This record gives sequence, structure tokens and C-alpha cells, in this order.
Amino acid sequence: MPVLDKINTENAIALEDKYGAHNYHPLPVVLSRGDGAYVWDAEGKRYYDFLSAYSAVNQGHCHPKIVNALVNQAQTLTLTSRAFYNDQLGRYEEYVTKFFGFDKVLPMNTGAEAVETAIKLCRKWAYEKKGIAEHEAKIIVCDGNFHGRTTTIISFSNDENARKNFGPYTAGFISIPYDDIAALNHVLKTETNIAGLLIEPIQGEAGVYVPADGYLAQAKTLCEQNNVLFIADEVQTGIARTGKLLAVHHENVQPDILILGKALSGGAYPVSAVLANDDIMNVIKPGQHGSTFGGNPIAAAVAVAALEVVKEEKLAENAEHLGNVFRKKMNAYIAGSNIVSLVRGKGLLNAIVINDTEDSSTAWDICVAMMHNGLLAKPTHGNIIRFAPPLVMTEEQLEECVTIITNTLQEFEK
Ligand code: IF1
Repeated sequence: MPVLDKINTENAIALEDKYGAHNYHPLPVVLSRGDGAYVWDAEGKRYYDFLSAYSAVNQGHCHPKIVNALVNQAQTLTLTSRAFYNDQLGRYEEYVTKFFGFDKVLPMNTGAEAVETAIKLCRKWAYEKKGIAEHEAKIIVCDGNFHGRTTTIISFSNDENARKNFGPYTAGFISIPYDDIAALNHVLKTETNIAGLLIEPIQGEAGVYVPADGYLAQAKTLCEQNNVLFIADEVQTGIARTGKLLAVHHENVQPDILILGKALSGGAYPVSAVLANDDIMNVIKPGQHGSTFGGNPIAAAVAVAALEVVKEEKLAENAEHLGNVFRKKMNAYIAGSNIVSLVRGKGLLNAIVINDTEDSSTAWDICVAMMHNGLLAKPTHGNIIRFAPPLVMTEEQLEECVTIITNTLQEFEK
């Protein structure tokens, strides 16, 4: 039995409007059930989910293996705090560090918490290992970045909507153009006290910007040459989303610090993680960092199950294949379109750019029309629509989705 009585779309939206902060502008759909690539609204209409909760539901909605791990652990032991050990954490820590090839993991809960953790870790390493004078460490970030919503993280955002009137801002960050290796080289040569480079291997929120082939590998090499930590934020691009286990694997890059979140739990529970080798991670001593829920038994059990699904169901391989099918079919449509100018992405993280002004409502209107046609997606900035379905999708389902997308786009062709 559901916890609450059934509620219809109109009343659910009204309640959120009256009692909830207006920090989002959702599509007018109220979801009440999910299974694999599908979600159902409050009236029982079925949709394809082409957002996957911003790449948190890579393993598909309510994956039975993950839900069972969640339920079993929730009925056994939910939270101990780290004042004591628990019998799930060590097993998870061994599994996840071997899974991604690092010595150690620092378990957190949200992506932003993991990004903050990585920033603190990088700074502490800079002071205690690299020898930068305390309070002088600088971290390079990229224009168009999205790393979360905390005050420090929005301090280095260049999205006014994300940062305006949230000051004063945290110092110690230098922003350079993304996908510009000369700009990175210049800042490494001209600035002092650089501790790290914090980067998204593909910029998700900025509109699924895929950098030029070789950019990540060249950036990693420059970091090595300048004793600067390469910090990969794979919260959105990781866990098989782009057709490899990690997006940096497309260029055989192993980050110095790896940040994971979202699909690390398959969307069943907030789980994030920071991974690094001992020479970096061991600068953190007892009592210097943590969180109430970080490393809790449910998170540990769920994350192991979620990662096992990635391997057992070959989700990276499926994302790679279906991504190629998707872009090929979309490019065939774009060849004759006036409304879509391009499709870009890797694996099943893609976006189309609508041929209209940034402030036009066309991308939104197309998403509302796709919703009516049974597929859920949402614009990122202005005229860009992100497409990120669960990685468990079949080729037959993907082809049906491409038909929904292109038939809907056809309605908007001028
Ligand atoms: C929102 C999108 C935004 C992330 C990367 C860290 C975080 C995120 C690369 C923080 C979170 C979410 C947050 C959500 C919308 C969504 C998002 F790009 F995925 F679409 F905002 F840009 N690094 N991304 O993408 O993780 O603290 O949220 O667990 O805030 O509106 P979080």
C-alpha cells in the first residue's frame, strides 16, 4: 500500500506550489511510479524517462537488485554514525576502490558534498605535501562549470542565476575557458600556488559540451608536469553514462582525485564518494572531515548492488552502442531540419541544440509536447535539450523514443 492516498496531478502540483520552496520549475507532470526506462504519472500514463534524474538512474528505475539491497539493509541497520564501525562499510570501501582503481575512498552523500570534500582534500595536500603556504592554494576551474549548489561551489560558477546574491564568495579559484589547453598551460605557467584542476570530463549542465579528443589527456599531462592534482567530477558523466565506466576512460586518464555521485546508488539513495591514492587521501586524519550519514550501512549496501548491476548488465557497452544509434538517427533527422541545429554527446549523455534564441521558449515547448507524446526530457540552458535515458534501455525502446522525439520536432518545423 502506498504511504499516502492516491493524489491527482492537479492537487499534487498545488501542494508543492503552496508548501514548497519555488527553487525549481518542473515540467507539469507528477510521477508516481518507475520501472526500468519507464515512469508513470499520477493518472497512470506511461512515459519514457529521458532524463534519468540527471543521470542518477542509470540502472533504471527501481532496479530489483538495488531495491532489495536497500530494503534488506533498511530492515537490519540503517545508521550508526562513524563513531562506531559497521559491517557494511569496509566491504563497500574495498569493492568501490578496486572497482575504480584507487587505494582509498572517503564516503559522502551528495555530489556537492563530494566536490567540497575533494576541494578540501586538494588544498590540504597542497599545504602538507606540495608545500604551498597555508591559505594560498588556488584551484583551476572551467567556465561553464557545474559542480553543485553550496556557497563555495557557486563562488566559482559563472552562471549568474546560480551565484547572484549568494555572496560573499569563497576565494582561491581561477576560472579558464573549457576545452582550451593553451589557456590551461598559460595559467599553469603564469600563476603560482596552483593546487589542482577541478573539471567535468563533459560539461553536463552547460549543455553536454564534449571537449576535443585529447583535451583531457593533455590536461592531465600538464597537471603532472606542474605537480597539480587532476580532479575529475564524474558525478554526472560517471557510472557508464558516456559509454565507458568513467568519461575520462575515453582518453585513458586516471584522475588524482575522482568524484562520484548520482548513479553510484542507482538513484535509490544519496551516495557520493571521493577516491584517491594514499599519498593524497592520507592527509586527512581522524576528526578532520566527515558527515552524519557518510558511509552509512544502507549507502554501502546500495552502492555495491548498484555497481554490480553496471558490470553484470554491461551498461557501459550498452550506452556506447545505443548512443551511436541515437546520434546517427538524430543526425539523419537534423539533415533536413530547420529547428534543430546539432546533436552532441557521448554514450547516452546527449543534447540537441534548438535553432532559436537562448531566451525563446521553443526548447521548453518541445519538451512539453514530448511529454504529451510520452517522453520526458528537459532543457538545460535556454535552447538546449538534454537526452539521458536509463542505460538499461533496449535498442527497440530507443528506436521508439527517437520516433517520439522526431515526430514531436516535426510539429515545430517552420
Ligand atoms: C540541481 C545536471 C545540474 C553535477 C556535477 C556535482 C553535482 C551535479 C557534474 C552536485 C549535480 C544536478 C543538480 C541538480 C540538477 C543537476 C544538474 F547537470 F545534472 F543537470 F544542476 F547541473 N557535479 N547535478 O551535475 O551533485 O549535490 O546535486 O548531488 O541542483 O538543479 P548533487
